[in-house]
Amino acid sequence: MENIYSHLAQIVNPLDLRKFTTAELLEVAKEVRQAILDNVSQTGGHLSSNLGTVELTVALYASLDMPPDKVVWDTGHQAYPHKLLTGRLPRFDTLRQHKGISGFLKREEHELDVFGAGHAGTAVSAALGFAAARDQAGTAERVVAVAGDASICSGMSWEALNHAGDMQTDLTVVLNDNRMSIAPNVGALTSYFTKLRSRPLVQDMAQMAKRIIQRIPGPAPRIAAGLRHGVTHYFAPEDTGTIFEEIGFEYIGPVDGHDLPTLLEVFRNLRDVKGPLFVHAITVKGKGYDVAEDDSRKWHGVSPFELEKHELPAKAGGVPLTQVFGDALCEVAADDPKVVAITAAMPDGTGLNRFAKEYADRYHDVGIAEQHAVTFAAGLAAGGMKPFCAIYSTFLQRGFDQVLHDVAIQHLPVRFVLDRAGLVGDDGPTHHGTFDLSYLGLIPGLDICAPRDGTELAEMVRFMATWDKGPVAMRYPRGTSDDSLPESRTPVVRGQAEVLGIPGVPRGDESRIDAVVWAVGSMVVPAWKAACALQDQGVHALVVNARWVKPWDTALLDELSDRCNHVVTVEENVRSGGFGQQVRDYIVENGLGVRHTLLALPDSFVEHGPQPVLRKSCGLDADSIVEAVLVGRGSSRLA
Ligand SMILES: Cc1ncc(C[n+]2csc(CCOP(=O)(O)OP(=O)(O)O)c2C)c(N)n1
Repeated sequence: MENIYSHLAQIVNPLDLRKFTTAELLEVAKEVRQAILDNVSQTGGHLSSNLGTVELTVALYASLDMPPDKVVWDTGHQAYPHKLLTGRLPRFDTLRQHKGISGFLKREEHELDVFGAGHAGTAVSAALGFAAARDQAGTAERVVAVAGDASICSGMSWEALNHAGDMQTDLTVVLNDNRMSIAPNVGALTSYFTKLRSRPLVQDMAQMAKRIIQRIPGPAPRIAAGLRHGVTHYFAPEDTGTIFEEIGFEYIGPVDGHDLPTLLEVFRNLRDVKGPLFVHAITVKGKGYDVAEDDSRKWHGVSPFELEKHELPAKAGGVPLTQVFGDALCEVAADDPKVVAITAAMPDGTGLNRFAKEYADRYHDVGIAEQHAVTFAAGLAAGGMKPFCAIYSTFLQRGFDQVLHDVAIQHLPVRFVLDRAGLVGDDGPTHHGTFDLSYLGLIPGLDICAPRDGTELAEMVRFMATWDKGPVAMRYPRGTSDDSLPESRTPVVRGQAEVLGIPGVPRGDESRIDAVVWAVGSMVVPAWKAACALQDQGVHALVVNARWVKPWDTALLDELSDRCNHVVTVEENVRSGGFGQQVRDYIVENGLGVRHTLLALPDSFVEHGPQPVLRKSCGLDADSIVEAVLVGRGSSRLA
């Protein structure tokens, strides 16, 4: 059979691109795009961003000497072409599969994944670090950062641009401008990029050549001639300087990010240009797959799909918890004009898209700016509003000091809503939300709750809307509502847990309790399943839905510890600083004399894979809970 990737298959590292003509590089680009489509349609993954970086990556890599040159990718979700051009075609069908290659950049995975990523806004900082290290070592490799138009708007990117413009070392920043974040990009800088995009490609060559020649070492006339016929028409005339020029970069652009021959010419011409360069490439997210071009938002991150059908499969059953949150927030907003919602570039992911439509004047997408989102919410709260700041657990890590310093110290009633708390699955360690109970739990005066299912999540949203004595955070997992728990409901009261009981034993008749399983949020369903399995073996496990991690229900533990000698706590958070450690401290400090088994995530970064597989491998499934109860059963009370 003919190898449909005949050029790509010859590439082990980017230096191999050197042997190809421009016509052959066009073939390479075609094959890279096809390999992405063929594989992502099988594995799922980030589709539209990667289709948009194909020509950019081929041209850049064909122009560099890599290694030792270095390219640092921002976020890493658009680096599949990079993976394919660094010899990972044979393993590309394992993309995002358990034990397969990661969907992001990862230093352990490949030597040319020079800097790991997953969170946005890191590339320019890291690349500048590489450049400074190079300067210290006295070597001469080129360093390039590639960032999207949304990622480059993040505060950290601007901190780095500010520093780079001042340092004046050799660094190329490539802006991959497709006008999209996951949703349409927002903000004044985005409007500014639109203005830059409308500039003509050909500029005043002679004037620009003079400026650029000064930056070039070696025999100027030869290079000047090259510049006159090559790169100079990409530079803006001096009198219409861009913001990047004002802060010390040379601005080159706009360049068509799918015009491979032109990109090659630009990147090759820039190889010897000194100082900080800013290359503005215009790309199309989803390029080459019509439906993804038409709706890149829908095709940003996809599950497996049939390539020929050009449509995504219907989502599996169950109501996504994000939608439950979004609907509940719309309900409280209908009754309370002070309710406002904030997202940091994730209107779909956080479930706020309905709110955005219905309450546009009370909705703020601040872009990839979690730190600003938190302090902005603090300002809103101080100004008398009721802000719901919806940020994934993993991305709120960015705003830790803002939560502590701007919100908690001032007791401001900001409502944090953390989606994707716990193991998220295929995105892996950069995205698992497994630290929030620890990093939020250590902040004085910040309440934390975790619903067991969608119904309780909605009730907690209603509770949060009325709670104005201080900040509160609700964390919930990625996925749909599992409504398999007993339907008895008690109202959500701050600091009080809910006793679900022993399966098969009427509430109030629990005369014999062999173990208490005290579960947090996503772990309540597995705890109940475990209790059902234990009941079949004649073991009475009483399930408690923690609801609150801070303040938690110590009175209930006091009471239960008189009736039972084994407590199992289970949470989808790292052990260190999590719920179980609070319980353990309490048991020890108050001499409750019960045995405590603490089930939580290990002190390590959990790899990517399907959520159920990861939970099982970390001992956070029903079987593991059964085992924990059985092992602890019959053991003597600890004094
Ligand atoms: C700190 C942080 N916040 C939010 C996200 C979620 N996120 C992943 S990709 C993305 C959009 C990135 O847009 P852009 O940088 O323009 O790249 P594109 O996908 O358009 O190529 C967002 C918001 C993230 N990865 N990191």
